Amino acid sequence: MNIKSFDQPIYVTKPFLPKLEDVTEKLQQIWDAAWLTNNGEQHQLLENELKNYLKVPYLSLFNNGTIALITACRALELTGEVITTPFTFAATPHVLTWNNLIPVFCDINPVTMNIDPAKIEAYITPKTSAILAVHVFGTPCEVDKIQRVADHHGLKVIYDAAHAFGVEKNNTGIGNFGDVSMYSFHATKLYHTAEGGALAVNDSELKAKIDLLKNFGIKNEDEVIFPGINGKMNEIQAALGLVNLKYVAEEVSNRKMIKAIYQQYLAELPGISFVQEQPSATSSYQYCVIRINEKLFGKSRDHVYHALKRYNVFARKYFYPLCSNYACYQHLPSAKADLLPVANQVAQEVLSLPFYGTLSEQEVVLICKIIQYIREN
Ligand code: T4K
Repeated sequence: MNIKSFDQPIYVTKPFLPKLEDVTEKLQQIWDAAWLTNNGEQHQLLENELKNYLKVPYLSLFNNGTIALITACRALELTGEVITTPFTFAATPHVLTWNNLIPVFCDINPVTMNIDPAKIEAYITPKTSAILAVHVFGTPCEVDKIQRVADHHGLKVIYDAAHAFGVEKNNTGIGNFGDVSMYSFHATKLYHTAEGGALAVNDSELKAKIDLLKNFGIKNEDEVIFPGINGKMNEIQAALGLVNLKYVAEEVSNRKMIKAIYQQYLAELPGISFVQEQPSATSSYQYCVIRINEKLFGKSRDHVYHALKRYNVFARKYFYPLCSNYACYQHLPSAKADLLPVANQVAQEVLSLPFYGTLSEQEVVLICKIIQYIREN
């Protein structure tokens, strides 16, 4: 049997695009106000709307998630070493390096693929100042266990919640846990502002400090009190964010249907598993990730990844390579593969399938059939 390939490339994601007229209407308001950035009206509106949507006490918008996370490390005045996960996007360890902090890689839980709290303590030294954990693919970390370790050793906790927009754990917005949480609103995210991000915090003083740090540390026209950075979200980003927020529920419900089709066709195949949802948490529907067990499936993840390309399907190996295997981090003592057996295994198995609201049912079914065909041939 021959299987049809796609005429056009199918990428891992396609940015959500609202109706153009909704955006131009907002742009008109910006033009009328002649105010393009620096805490303008759209910025203020979006910060407030998102704070409510994400159910967090304080929120500060940023021009992207990476600068937000760099600023979070600064705001918490971290020093020395920070324990983190190797199974994440490059930005996570890089923000530590940009703060002259040393990332210390700790292995992950084989099911959630998040940092394993039971393994953190062994890495704590007098130089450790914080834990930087990631809610990978939107699955919440074991926040209670992480907080217990942190409290016991006087460490700060930062969550990289780049994938966890709208996730709630026990009916609490995921951004309420730890000292600071970072959200990314990059174009490839379920909810986006083209580029953008935010920090969620629990106390007003920290929010005020973050707001100063993202605006060069300028307190007023006469005083600059911190060596800050330019992390400000502009009015055009904020306007797009206000429009996109209206469509989040629709995008989530489209993605739910798409995920259900993937599961219907693929879950029964030997050697394929989906990331398990947690009963106490909602899903972000940010990614649709499968794991391929080569022995059971009969083909490796890399084989499937390359074979899919021949059909014009561009899945992604998020997150391979592990950050601990990057040229810039592999010299670190914590980066040795034998200390990170689970992460090294998981990084060989994961595959992010095309996942976005405008993917049609026929397209999803064809992707599934191609995967079945690859398995059998
Ligand atoms: N922490 C974590 C855990 C993260 O995952 C990320 C970002 C961050 C921190 C940092 O947050 P930001 O500073 O980005 O706000 C993409 C995204 O650029 C990145 O935001 C995201 N994580 C990461 C997981 O994915 P790449 O290098 O894979 O992007 P790229 O350009 O290969 O795009 C992926 C696919 O999306 C392309 O094959 C085609 C499609 N695409 C992409 C763009 C930008 C489009 O169709 N249209 C577009 O405009 O990093």
